[in-house]
Amino acid sequence: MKSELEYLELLKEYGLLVRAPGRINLIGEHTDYNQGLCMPATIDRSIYLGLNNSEKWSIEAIDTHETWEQGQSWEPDWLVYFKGAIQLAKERNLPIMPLKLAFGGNLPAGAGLSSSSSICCGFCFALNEHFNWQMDLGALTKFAVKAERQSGLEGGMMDQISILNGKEGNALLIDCKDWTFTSYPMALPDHRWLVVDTKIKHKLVDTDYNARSQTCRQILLKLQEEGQSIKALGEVDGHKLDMAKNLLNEEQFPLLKYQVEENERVRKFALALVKKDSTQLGNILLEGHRGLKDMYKVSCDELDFLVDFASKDPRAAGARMMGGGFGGSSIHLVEKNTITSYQSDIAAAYHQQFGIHADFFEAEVSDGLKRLK
Ligand code: GAF
Repeated sequence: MKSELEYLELLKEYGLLVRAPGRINLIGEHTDYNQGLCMPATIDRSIYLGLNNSEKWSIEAIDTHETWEQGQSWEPDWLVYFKGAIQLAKERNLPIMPLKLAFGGNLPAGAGLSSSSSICCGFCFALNEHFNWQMDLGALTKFAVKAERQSGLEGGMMDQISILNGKEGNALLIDCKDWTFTSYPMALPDHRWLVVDTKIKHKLVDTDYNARSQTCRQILLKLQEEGQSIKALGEVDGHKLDMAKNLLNEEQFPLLKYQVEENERVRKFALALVKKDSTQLGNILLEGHRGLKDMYKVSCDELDFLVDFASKDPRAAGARMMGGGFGGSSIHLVEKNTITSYQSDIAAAYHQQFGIHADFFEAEVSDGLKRLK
């Protein structure tokens, strides 16, 4: 894995350079597209992106040695994140000219750490700087969300808000109803946040991610037709949930119940974080995972195995799957003095079960997107 310094060296020919971090999410999963609550934090694992003026568009992925040039018929997977932003800029008549771009980074793709949003946000931010669009961070967040939706993922805004506004050492409690957020220091005296990557890669647009967000839209329509005065599922509370029970089918009701419970978990989690109550934090992580696995059905065997290991191991306060699901990473809250032995034991158990070497790193919570040059 290359360091930031190595990427800066590789990208030294570029006049404008940005660092777009990845994110972890402590709690509040699949809630953003329903205008609910979530609690992500930006990490030091990042995408680095450089650009110079050019006669025609070209983009190089420095880690995979793939280059796309304007007019070329072969299109790499990642091109969609650039094309979305270029198209949107043109639709809005924003100044934009061909560029020579290169990007790469130590943020793994398809690992539930928002690598696609990091590329897309990094590019939108760089365009705003280079062409002096004068968008503030709020407008830029909206632009990046819209640009990334062109990839076909009917995602929310958690990743973009987090990447553009992250703060070292803090998680952001985001209210996705109005895109406002509050910082919560997340360091705990005796615990560390450990990310375990299952190495089961997901490209969310090819999973059931969109199916979940579509079902949520159907639930909303049904509740509105039946007279509930709500604009989004994030507004549903326990009382409204009881009223909804007879209106929804057996696929829909568990999804709504999960949404209501997950929003409540985010509120409790924020309080437990202030109290630095690792036992309660761990229990909330485990509850959240059960919801994602049994009600929302976005987990997989590998993630369940890792979380099950954590739930039985006294060195871990708790764990849960993280991000869109169907593979990717889990987050574990582990006693700092035992983290090395925990990591080697869970690695061995995981390898024995699935024949896969998981990846591990301690989350270093860093600032959000920055221009480096
Ligand atoms: C992905 C999406 F891009 C986010 O908007 C969010 O829905 C997340 O999955 C699940 O919480 O990262």
